[in-house]
Amino acid sequence: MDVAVCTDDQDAFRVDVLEGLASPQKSLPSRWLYDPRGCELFEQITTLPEYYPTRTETAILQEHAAEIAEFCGRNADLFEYGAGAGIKTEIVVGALDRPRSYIPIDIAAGFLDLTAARFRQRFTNLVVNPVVADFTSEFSLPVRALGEGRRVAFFPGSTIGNLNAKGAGLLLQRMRRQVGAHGAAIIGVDLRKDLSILLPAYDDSAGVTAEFNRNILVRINRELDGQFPAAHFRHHARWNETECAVEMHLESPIDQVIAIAGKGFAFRRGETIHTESSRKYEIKAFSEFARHHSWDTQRLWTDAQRQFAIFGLI
Ligand code: AVJ
Repeated sequence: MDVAVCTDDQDAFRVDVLEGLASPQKSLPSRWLYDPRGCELFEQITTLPEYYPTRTETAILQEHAAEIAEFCGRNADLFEYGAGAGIKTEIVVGALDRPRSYIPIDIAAGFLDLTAARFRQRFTNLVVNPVVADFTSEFSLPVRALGEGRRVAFFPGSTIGNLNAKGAGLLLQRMRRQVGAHGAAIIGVDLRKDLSILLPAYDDSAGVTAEFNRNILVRINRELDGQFPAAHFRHHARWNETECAVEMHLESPIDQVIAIAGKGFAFRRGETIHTESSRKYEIKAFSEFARHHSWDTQRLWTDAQRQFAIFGLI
């Protein structure tokens, strides 16, 4: 995407970085991992042998496409939260019975246009209405008279796992408001499993995840005039039992003071910056969580090893 970062975003980035690095446990919001280089690295992650979520979810969607389509019903309006390239969505839309519209929602306008164009070309009767918005904050959707079909919120990729309980709850409630009382939601959720599988998925042997993680320091250097010796920060993936999440951290190898935007930030040797949490749910726990935020689990699609689950909520 060759669109300049808008100044609002730059300000928000600076505020998040200066605040996050001033707190006792240094941290950075994970959304800043996804600049163009970060998106490219994440695409590479999805093809790694250790990173099971993408291929597992894709296989579940393919295997159960007909049932998922039946769950959505005829003439559905599909809203996708954080659409990106919309690869998985093509599987769903391809199986739907005369879908009425597809509304991809994403902050990356350039990506969104490409996705919209591809869908218009492949599904000629589908109304494609992209919306540039950050789905973690309030936003409005194009108002359109209700069709005969259901409105369905589609949120694959286990992106819900990157939100904390408050953020995930707010999003589930926003989805309910946006699809209405008779709407539905299809949510991809990564399940809790053995650490021997979970940790390598976030610390691959080729070092792609490490580069993805360090890229946030490279971004700070470039956009906020930072002086991070990025290559010297060590990537760690660790399990947080209380949060039921895999966390990514970046560890300073030495005591040092690092300048960012003209301010100095002291790091002790071994001190870390927490850059992302990827929550893993038990099926029952997610179902109860959804219930608490106005959704009933009507269907559940999963793989034979129960690594990943797709919830059909009404
Ligand atoms: C795209 C956010 C779902 O948490 O598994 C992959 C991001 N981070 N490897 C995930 C990610 C490190 C991914 N999500």
